[in-house]
Amino acid sequence: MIEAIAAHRPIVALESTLISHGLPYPQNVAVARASEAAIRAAGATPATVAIHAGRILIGLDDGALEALATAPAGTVFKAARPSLAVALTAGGWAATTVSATMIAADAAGIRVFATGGIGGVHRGAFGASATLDVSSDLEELARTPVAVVCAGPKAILDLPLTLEYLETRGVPVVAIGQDEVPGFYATSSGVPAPHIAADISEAARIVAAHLELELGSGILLCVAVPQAAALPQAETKAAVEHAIADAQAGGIHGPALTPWLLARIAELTDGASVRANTALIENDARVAGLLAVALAPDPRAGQPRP
Ligand code: PSU
Ligand code: MN
Repeated sequence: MIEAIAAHRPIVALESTLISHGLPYPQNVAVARASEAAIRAAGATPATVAIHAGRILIGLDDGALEALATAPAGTVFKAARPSLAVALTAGGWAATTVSATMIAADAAGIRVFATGGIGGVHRGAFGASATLDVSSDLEELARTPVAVVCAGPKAILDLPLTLEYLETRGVPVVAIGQDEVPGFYATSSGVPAPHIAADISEAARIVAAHLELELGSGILLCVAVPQAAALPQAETKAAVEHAIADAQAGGIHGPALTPWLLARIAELTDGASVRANTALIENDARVAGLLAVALAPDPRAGQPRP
């Protein structure tokens, strides 16, 4: 890893909360390995980020991936920007969310990061009896210059408000190869993309230009879930609404809410959401690998390869 960083080889950071909190075993460890393989096949080096015994690890070996994936429920801490110091002090395993992974990637000089879906503005965050539940992922995108590849904000969120928030905070949102924001489990969300790149090479030119401007912010690239694993938009909507109503009835809130909703949607869709989620994560990793290769050697120092 250190050699890859020093040689400015293309590297893609991967987060670990989707392993510990986002997906059941054994699909979680399978998708973690498949994502790393997809990044290698694209010609880049994967760096899965997690926290163990007071240290931020950038690049996990297979044993560490397995340990994170098989840890009993509740024993892995979910580390985001506001909880990073506690995660480091507590010892043991912590998984990094998008915000914590972006912090680690930036500190290591890694410019490209792949995840499944980012956190965002939860439904009910504003308005009557507002929860103010807005993921720290959005603030991180506003302040940390890393390109994040995802399949759209997670379907459990308020997508229009999430896009408004990102626009206000100066984060470009670019859909690759389609004119709607991908709908996470579904290929489309019905919401027009703020910006569109025809393909990965155009996306790489936009990322290079954005990072070269040194605005301080990150950039969000959205790629649709592969068609074969996608859920129909109507099925996604029904399962999400059902799960959110159940969460409200059960008083679930705070950092526990997102993992709880993902697990409930998996039950409601009889596992179809897990198949979509793993397929989109692996696809995001592949696209991020190609993007990192297109950006090499260093988006801050040079132009992307033609
Ligand atoms: N993408 C997935 N599954 C996940 C997540 C993303 O496909 O579990 C995680 C990411 O780590 C993201 C986090 O940062 O969910 C958001 O949590 P919250 O809404 O509590 O900020
Ligand atoms: Mn939250």
